[in-house]
Amino acid sequence: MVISTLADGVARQIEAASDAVTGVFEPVVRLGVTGLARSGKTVFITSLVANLLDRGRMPQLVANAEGRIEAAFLQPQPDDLVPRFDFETHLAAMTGQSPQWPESTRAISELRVSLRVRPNGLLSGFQGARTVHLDIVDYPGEWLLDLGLMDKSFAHWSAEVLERLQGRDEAAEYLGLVSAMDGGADLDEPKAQALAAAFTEYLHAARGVGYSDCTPGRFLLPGDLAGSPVLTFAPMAAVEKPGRRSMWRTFEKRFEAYKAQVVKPFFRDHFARIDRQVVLVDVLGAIHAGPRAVEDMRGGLADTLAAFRPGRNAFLKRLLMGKRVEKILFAATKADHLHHSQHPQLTNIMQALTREAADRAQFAGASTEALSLASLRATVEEAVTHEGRKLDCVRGRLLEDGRQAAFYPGALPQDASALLNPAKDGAEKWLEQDYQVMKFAPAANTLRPGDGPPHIRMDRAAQFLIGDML
Ligand SMILES: Nc1nc2c(ncn2[C@@H]2O[C@H](COP(=O)(O)OP(=O)(O)O)[C@@H](O)[C@H]2O)c(=O)[nH]1
Ligand SMILES: [Mg+2]
Repeated sequence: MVISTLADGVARQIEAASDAVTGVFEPVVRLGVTGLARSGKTVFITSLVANLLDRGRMPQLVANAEGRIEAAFLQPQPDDLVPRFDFETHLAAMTGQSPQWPESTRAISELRVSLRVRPNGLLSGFQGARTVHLDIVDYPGEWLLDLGLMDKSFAHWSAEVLERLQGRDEAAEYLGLVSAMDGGADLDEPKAQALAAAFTEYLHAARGVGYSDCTPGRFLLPGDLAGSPVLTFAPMAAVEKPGRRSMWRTFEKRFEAYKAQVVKPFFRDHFARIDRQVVLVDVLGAIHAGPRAVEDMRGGLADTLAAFRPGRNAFLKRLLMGKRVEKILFAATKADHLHHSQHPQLTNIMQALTREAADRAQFAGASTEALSLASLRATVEEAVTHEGRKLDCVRGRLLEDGRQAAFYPGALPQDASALLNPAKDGAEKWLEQDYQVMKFAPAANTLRPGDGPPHIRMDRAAQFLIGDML
């Protein structure tokens, strides 16, 4: 069944599949999984799917606890033009006797898991099992940041970016280069490429030191657009009456092409169809990197989440036409770096980080939750006595040299503002405490039949995201 309306040149569909044999209505839930690079999307999706297929470790998924899930299976996804999420390869990498973290991916991908579920309660005696399709869409959080470009002209965007770059060491070279260029002169393609390359280099450096305002997103993750004209522009100060063939005009045209042919299709074809969303954040990694990284993460998260309050963006408002994401889960990933006694503190920080955005999303009709989870648990807990004090540690195999080590990351404060306020106030380092993060390799494990990979709270995450559909 497809109901579509045409407006603004965009087909909107209420998505549902129907069983080929019986024609029975089968609901489809599109679950978006996003987060900045290295936040843990690939590992999350791989573990979620594996744990839905083999549900021995999913007690908090209510339909599973009630024994109502008869079967779960992978199916061809409905979108022919989107790469399939390479579940089997990632799972093979993460499990077995010498497991590794999966290779990082840099673009959108998709996978369909279908669940056959018996109804609960009163209807259970009358109805047979139904099928619910879960379409999981993995996309880079960096792409959401581009939303901010849609309502801006090239002149406006350039002015904003150039101002922001003043005083950033990482930008010195680009600023030097661009100020020596005459935007009013005819376009010289090698010069344009040199500028775009220098700007891209700046973006990488800025991201490297923790700035999260790094757009255009595809400059960082170009995929097959690398080197194409839509990515060969850069911010440039306005010039008086630029000629048609001037560098400035050409950049302006390319900026508009980037909006129309790169950003808009992503929001229209992918983002606008999402029903439920997971936003993954490597909170511990940022805390380890220090107050500046935490503050940048907060800002970046707020920018990312602007996409979930469409009221503020005219472009998105037109595109969504009132459709909205129903549920948003904010998850602090890699919680297996902490003993469970510290998980509430981590969740508090995640909650505080997203509070502003979450409140507004709630206002727009979505329900939200913050959670700490580990998609793939790489550690075990251990109490170690150190200088007469008992420390709640985690033990695992270190990624760098394969050694087993017990490790204490530092005590997170009960009150999240004890971290977030100094970060906001521009502190250089944490005063109370040092925070460490070790990189652990996935633990070797032989999965028992019926069990998915070991995790922390993936079942809670699944219950929040799709429990009501089962
Ligand atoms: N200990 C631990 N590390 C994780 C977990 N999830 C992700 N990681 C680490 O984070 C890295 C990035 O994860 P990945 O899923 O590739 O991130 P993506 O770029 O968002 O897809 C991995 O290579 C692991 O080192 C987890 O649950 N536990
Ligand atoms: Mg990935």
